[in-house]
Amino acid sequence: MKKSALKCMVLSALVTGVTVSAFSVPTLAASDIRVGSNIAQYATVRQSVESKLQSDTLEAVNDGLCSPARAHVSGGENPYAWTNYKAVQNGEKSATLGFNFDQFYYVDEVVLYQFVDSYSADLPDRVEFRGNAAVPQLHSKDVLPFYVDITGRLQSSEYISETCVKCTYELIYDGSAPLLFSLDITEYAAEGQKQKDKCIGLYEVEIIGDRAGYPLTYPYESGFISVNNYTATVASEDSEHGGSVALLNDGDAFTMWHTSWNGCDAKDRYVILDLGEVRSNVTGLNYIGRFGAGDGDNNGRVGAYRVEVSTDGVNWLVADEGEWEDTAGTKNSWFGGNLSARYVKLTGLSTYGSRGNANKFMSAAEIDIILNVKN
Ligand SMILES: [Ca+2]
Ligand SMILES: [Ca+2]
Repeated sequence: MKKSALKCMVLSALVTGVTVSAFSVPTLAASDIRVGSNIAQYATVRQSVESKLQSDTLEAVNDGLCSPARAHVSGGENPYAWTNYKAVQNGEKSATLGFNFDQFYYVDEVVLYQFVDSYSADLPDRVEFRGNAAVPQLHSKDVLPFYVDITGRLQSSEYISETCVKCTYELIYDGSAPLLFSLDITEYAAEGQKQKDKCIGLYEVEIIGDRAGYPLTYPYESGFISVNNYTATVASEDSEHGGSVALLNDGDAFTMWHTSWNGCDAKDRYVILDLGEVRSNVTGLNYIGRFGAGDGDNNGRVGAYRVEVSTDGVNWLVADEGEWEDTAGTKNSWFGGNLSARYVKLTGLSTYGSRGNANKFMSAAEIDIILNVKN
């Protein structure tokens, strides 16, 4: 295990910015964006502007409506847009909107519906994105947060009305930290004067995420819990290099079980988890892949997987099969319903690896069994 890679990740908090120019930015070729649904409405929004300098309506940015045609209100607060008008007149040229989620999401794209007018609101000079990811400390309500460097690549910008420019950004960030639960968007007001110092404004923010991870804390209210009070059996482990099987369920996502560094046969790439008794509500599994994006940090991460369950350790039922991406963090396997099981077996049908080390190891930072406690 490479602790150094982890340190780099935690320390890589520098923010990467992009420059926005609505009229001259070429539209980049669409890459493999995974477009999902807008999750912004699930977020609680906060702003960096102090209360006495706040302008217009913060809640408007994620109410699901972009209402530029109705935005021309003379005087008073604009109920359809948020701006930083007063703050800019007070000399603050940038503002941050933070979106806090109570779940993990994989976020691919952000769409900003910028408010522009002939008075003060103008397109920002610069937009920056910053993610606050976290490694879940399983079995406690704590998380270990760290900032993720996110580059927002402007895909397109277009006037959709006289007072609204729609800017679409692809978010690019280290795949080893896909557990995003907050997103900060900082905009820098343009230089120069209109009638007043230029401010920035937004009618709406869309945050496009395609797959929810599992909840930040124990989701009793949503009906599922994840447990790690099992005994794990493996065919191979490497205690010498810090890959003991006991680290599979120590609640620390930065320690891991790893098969022998000498490699292991395909038949030995498995782990069997024993819950100690038959449970009737076994419904899924969380697999947390080892962290890090450096050379060798993906060794043993499971790609194609099979999950089987058993009540007696002899007769096995295939509960799920699929393939996980070569990224750190939590992967889910859902069994499609409640199964009775005492034993849960995860097999790495294929595993990732660097420089010829694919299919030589199996590793896991943590594995949890998901129980349905809804009923
Ligand atoms: Ca709105
Ligand atoms: Ca661990």
